Amino acid sequence: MQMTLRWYGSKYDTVTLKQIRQIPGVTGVISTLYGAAPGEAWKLEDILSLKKEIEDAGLQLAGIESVNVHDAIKVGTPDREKYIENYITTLEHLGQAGIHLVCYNFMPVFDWTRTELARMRPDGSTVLAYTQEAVDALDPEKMFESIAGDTNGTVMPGWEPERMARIKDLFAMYHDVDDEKLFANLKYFLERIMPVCDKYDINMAIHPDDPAWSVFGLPRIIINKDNILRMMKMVDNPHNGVTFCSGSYGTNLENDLPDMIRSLKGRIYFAHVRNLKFNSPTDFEESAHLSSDGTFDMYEIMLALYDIGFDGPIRPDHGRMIWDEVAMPGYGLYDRALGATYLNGLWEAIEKQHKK
Ligand SMILES: [Mn+2]
Repeated sequence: MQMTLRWYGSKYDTVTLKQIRQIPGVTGVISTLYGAAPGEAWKLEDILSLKKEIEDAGLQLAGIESVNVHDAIKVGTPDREKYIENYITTLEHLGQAGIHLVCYNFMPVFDWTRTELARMRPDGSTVLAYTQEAVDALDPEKMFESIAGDTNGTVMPGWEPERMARIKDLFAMYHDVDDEKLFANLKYFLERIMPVCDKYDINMAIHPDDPAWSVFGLPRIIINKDNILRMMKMVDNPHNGVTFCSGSYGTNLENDLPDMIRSLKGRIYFAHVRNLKFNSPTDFEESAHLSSDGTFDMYEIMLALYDIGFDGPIRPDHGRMIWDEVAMPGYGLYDRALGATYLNGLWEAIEKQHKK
């Protein structure tokens, strides 16, 4: 595996490439053209300049997270063709730039949902948190306003104000889209893009829905083992793969994370590894990566990745806000550096144990 950190680009991120380079064992970053709107075709020169900036700092651009999928594709409206063409152009340019990993998601309207961005934990750190009760009590149109005060002045990916301003229209677009229709639209999209992925050897790695259940009555399909295996079979091409995100699949305590990893052998191209602390099945907060600080056994997760021969990029996922850092919630430097170091330590121990 290759240890990486997500980086939002010099215009948007409080963390610098120089700082990332100094985390032991981190050799790459996962990034995106953060200014690009979903549905836009990316220019080759923009990709190359992002790549050059990262390489000049002594790091590798290990993959793209995300190339967002336009809502027209998810809903399956007639104008999806135009957006699929643009997506194919983006993939061609990524392939020409030597990039072989694309993370994306197929979540309607909201990329991810949390009800608090700065819940205080007993040690004084702050974390992202979720309670179903808070979601149930909230008008989806007010979702953005309810968290906007806690973004530390940063633009949260998936929660761009322009996008949130259209939220009523977005909900209307999805009114007759159920799980089956969403599956069918995903299949259509994948079948259209697989030829370009085959040509340039690009692994598409779908990110699970977060949380892994329906919110605000919207359909959600990338939520559990059955559905993800169905998706792998539905378009049975090795370039149709998975981002295994422990913190997203893990929101549903019925998901057995090491078992899911083993069942996806050969199709996991990217891993997000983080821990959650559950206060009840519908109230969780993001904890430190350390097993004992949360609910998951991180050793078992890393062992499962080792067992399937996982060799793609991995990243510590969201971190806590600690040591008075001011950064995008979940994406500060300090706790993610601790997470990377911890995951590297687990991996080294597992590797050495198995080589004996
Ligand atoms: Mn994730």
